[in-house]
Amino acid sequence: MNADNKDQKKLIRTSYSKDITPDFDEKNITVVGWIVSIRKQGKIYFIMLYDSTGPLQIIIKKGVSHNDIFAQAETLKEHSSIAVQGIIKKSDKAPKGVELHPEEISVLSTTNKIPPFSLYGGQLPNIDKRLDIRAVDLRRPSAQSIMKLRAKTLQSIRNFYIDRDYLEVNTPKIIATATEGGSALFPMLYYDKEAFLTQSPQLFKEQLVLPFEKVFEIAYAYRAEKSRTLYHISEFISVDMEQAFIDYKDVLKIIEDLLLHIKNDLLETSSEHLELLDSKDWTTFDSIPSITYNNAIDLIKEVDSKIEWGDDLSTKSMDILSKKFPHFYYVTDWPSAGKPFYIKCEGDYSESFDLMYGNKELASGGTRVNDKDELIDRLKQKNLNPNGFDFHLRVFDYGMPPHAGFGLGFERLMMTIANQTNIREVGLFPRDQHRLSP
Ligand code: AMO
Repeated sequence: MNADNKDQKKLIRTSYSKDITPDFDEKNITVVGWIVSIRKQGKIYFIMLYDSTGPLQIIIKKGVSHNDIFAQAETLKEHSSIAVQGIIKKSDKAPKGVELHPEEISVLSTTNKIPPFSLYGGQLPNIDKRLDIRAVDLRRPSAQSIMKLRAKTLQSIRNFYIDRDYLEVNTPKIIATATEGGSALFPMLYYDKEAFLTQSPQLFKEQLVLPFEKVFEIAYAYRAEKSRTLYHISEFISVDMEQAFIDYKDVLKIIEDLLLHIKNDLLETSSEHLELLDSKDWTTFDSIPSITYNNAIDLIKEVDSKIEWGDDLSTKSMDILSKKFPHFYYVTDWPSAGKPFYIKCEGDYSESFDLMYGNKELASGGTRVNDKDELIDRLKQKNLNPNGFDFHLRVFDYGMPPHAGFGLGFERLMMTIANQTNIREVGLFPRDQHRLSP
């Protein structure tokens, strides 16, 4: 009957939690999983078991369950892995309308330590304590929902591009030259040379429109960020696309279609996770409004008279804008001076945009410079040496088509989708100035 019984036959799983519905009433099943919580109320034990597909409630009642099982319940510990064979009963009070009444429980592994936080409810400690034993932390139901949404969102993005004939590419992550400003580079030793971890696939994705026209990439990017904030990490997933024969206005439409596609996919497949995280607010959009940088400055000036044309949008400025635009919106046509060398500029203005959600920047992009001489001028304006970009510039001698694209911070998008205020909650093993392990 219990783990100590050497004659006990091995319990083989017959069902996963998600498949067990009230139709299973009176069925004899075996499930395998880990204990997320054990509660004793009078003469009843309530055990919440999880497997990879979600929760199942187990009930052990004195006088109803076998005496051995009731005695065994006393010895079970949270986090232990168990296999349970028993009878499913319909129950209006149970979370999914069903509960399992065990006839046999086999303990597959037990715990040596009580974790410093409860998996189910209770006060959560500071995130750093949880990140120290992240794999255990990821057993919390809300962490499970975040990671399931994350995987579904990646799948949705991939399907969106593949269905529209974009080629998925994988560009080098070890690079020779900075693209997004040298200060945030991680240097590394590449044999006997200095190299860097990539900050963005920018130059490679631009080059790849020459042979492929439409490309996308989902991959890590690295930035040695100076300040520790709630929305910067040192290693993040950059979702990039680049396309020939379009400009930045076309990209705005592509992003709108992409976000609507993700919204529809998640509402269809993952409603229970959105509900658990109380994160339906972001789904209330059918289109994405757009304001120019000039409009944004006028709006901010109404509250903060100190802002001047040409300033970047500070946290305070974005907080002001978010009062008028709490959901997705674009800020377009930024001043040329603040934009990287590869963005197309016309006088003081650039063909560029940021995608925002309230006070957070999620993505940026624009029309690119596709003329070699113009690109060399832009590099010089930015005090960058064109010789260092020879590997890139030489491709522009061979009919580089006009093109445009964008890069989206995947974890920033996931903060929105999963309703989280700290970017570390949406990554499995986040990296920042103070964390390199686990
Ligand atoms: P940008 O530098 O604006 O543009 O980066 C694109 C998006 O990446 C996200 N991001 C980050 N997310 C988490 N932690 C960080 N440290 C971090 N840094 C950036 C943001 C940001 O909007 N090559 C251009 C894109 C393009 O034009 O195609 C680029 O990298 O969400």
